[in-house]
Amino acid sequence: MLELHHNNMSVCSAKVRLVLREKGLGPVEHHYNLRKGDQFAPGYMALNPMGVVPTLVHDGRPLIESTLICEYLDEAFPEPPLRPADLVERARMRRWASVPDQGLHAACGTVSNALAFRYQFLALSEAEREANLAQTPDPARRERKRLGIERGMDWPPAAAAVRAYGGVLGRMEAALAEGGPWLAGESYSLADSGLTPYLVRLDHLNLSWMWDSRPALAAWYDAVRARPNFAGLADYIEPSYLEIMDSHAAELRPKVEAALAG
Ligand SMILES: N[C@@H](CCC(=O)N[C@@H](CS)C(=O)NCC(=O)O)C(=O)O
Repeated sequence: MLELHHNNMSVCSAKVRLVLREKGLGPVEHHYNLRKGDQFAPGYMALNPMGVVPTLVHDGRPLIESTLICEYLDEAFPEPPLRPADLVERARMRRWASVPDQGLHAACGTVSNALAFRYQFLALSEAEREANLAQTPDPARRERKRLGIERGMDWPPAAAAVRAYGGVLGRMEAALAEGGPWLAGESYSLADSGLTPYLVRLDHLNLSWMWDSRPALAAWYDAVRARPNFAGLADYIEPSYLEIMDSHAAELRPKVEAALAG
């Protein structure tokens, strides 16, 4: 039996759901409210000591880290394959699939918070916000959250995160223009499913103009959304999150442009 502990709007959870859909697998789902701090409940932290989603439990055995979960799923359920047969393409797939773990995921969290999610916390009373922050066990992670909420795009790491995101988009454009149609080459792979939620997040933040001048990336984004497995992301979108991601986009665009130029 497969069980997925996840959150509807979490990029890492969407990454795993895209692979599950591609394989035609329907796990038992356990949804976590990350704003309420469900991820820090002791029972869940026994499965995932970092207190983050997703966690996949296969026949009672927990697996954490979304990139590793996706590769595990491809090994455990080989059809259709999401690791290219060609070994050079397979190495490329692994390189792209590791991009979120090498900084993109952190950048995505910082950018999402600076442009949208901080407003969910700013709407709370100070006491509620403090109580919420106090749930994050790791002091460094808690402090980063606090600074991001308080300073938004005026916090220097937020501008750096926007630039890091821009750098990844530039590299994706170059790779796709040179050797597409998919990131690793000829076949749709874990590289494509792994990066899809990060582009969707930018789109939801009204930042799809970041690929206006990147035609190969724009074509790739259309292609990944046209696949049936995209339902693994689209079916879980929460309208209240879209609203918050929309609400400050126009006013913050000059700060995003300045960060990219900086
Ligand atoms: N490297 C981890 C990152 C997981 C992660 O950061 N998950 C986010 C949602 S996308 C989370 O649970 N955040 C809750 C929090 O930071 O409190 C993975 O890929 O599984």
